[in-house]
Amino acid sequence: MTPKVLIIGACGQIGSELAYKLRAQHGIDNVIASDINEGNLELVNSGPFEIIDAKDLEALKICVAKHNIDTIYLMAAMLSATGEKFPEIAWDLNMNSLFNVLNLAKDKFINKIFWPSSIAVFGPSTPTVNTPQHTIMEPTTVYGITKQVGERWCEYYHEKYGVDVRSIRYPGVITWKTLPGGGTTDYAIDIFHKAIANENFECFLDEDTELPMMFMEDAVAATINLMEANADTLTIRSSYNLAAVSFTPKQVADAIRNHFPDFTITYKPDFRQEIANTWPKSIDDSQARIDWNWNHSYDLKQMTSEMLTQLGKQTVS
Ligand code: AKB
Repeated sequence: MTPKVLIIGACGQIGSELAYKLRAQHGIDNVIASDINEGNLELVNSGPFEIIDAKDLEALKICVAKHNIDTIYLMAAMLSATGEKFPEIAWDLNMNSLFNVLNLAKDKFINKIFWPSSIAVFGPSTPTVNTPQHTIMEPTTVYGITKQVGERWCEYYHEKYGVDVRSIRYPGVITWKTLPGGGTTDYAIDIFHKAIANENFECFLDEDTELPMMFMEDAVAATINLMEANADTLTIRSSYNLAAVSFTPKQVADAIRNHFPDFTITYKPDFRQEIANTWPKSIDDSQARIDWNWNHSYDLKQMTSEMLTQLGKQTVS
């Protein structure tokens, strides 16, 4: 049966790509995009769009009833770097939007949820290499705390109320289609924009800061695959570790130099370095690979080539 989908936070980085992909798959009218404002006009004009504050339960109920929604992708969140500047707003948005959606499912208004977690659930006491699915999690950022608590609530609602909630711990997600929004991994997008503009890139992380990353195509495919997986095969109802590649700023700069030999990078670490220092370098995602056949496609070389090609086309047009 074709699902009737609501994407909350659809103007954001992953939300907008999910909206286009799900619309191609299920039909434009079966995927309602929503956000707190019309932040992405291309998306707003591409199909049904509602303005909704994810913290407003009544507004969500009205929208769910109006469009006969059965599945929600809750993509609205304040990310790690911005969350450190606005801790209370981050807590309020990240937690209350999740409670609203979990309660809609508990009360049978909808029957399936996707909620994104992040590698930010891990902290300085977590093993940093090949970080296991189940390990020490003592996050030190507001964002990481909201994601860790959110994971506990997802599992709780699944266990106690049978809510079908599914989740991924996203690494840094790289895309050429939208500009980044307040994350610690954002340097790995900005760097390509500077390369295309023929400018030096001043990196806010040190050259050897290794972090787990993934190309947007892989992130969207993983999200949809997890949502389509048979519920019986899923053994994790908190959030799945997910990985593709890991790299440092220096390694991305070297990959860019294969296309633009004159590209330059300088390093000026700021408060985001402290955040990055607490996150894993690489992730063990074997449970996702076993449970729902997860497999990534893009490595650093392919990602670099695709980013430079697509951003280059945007500059020309
Ligand atoms: C961030 O950097 O905050 C996000 C994330 C890893 O969840 N991209």
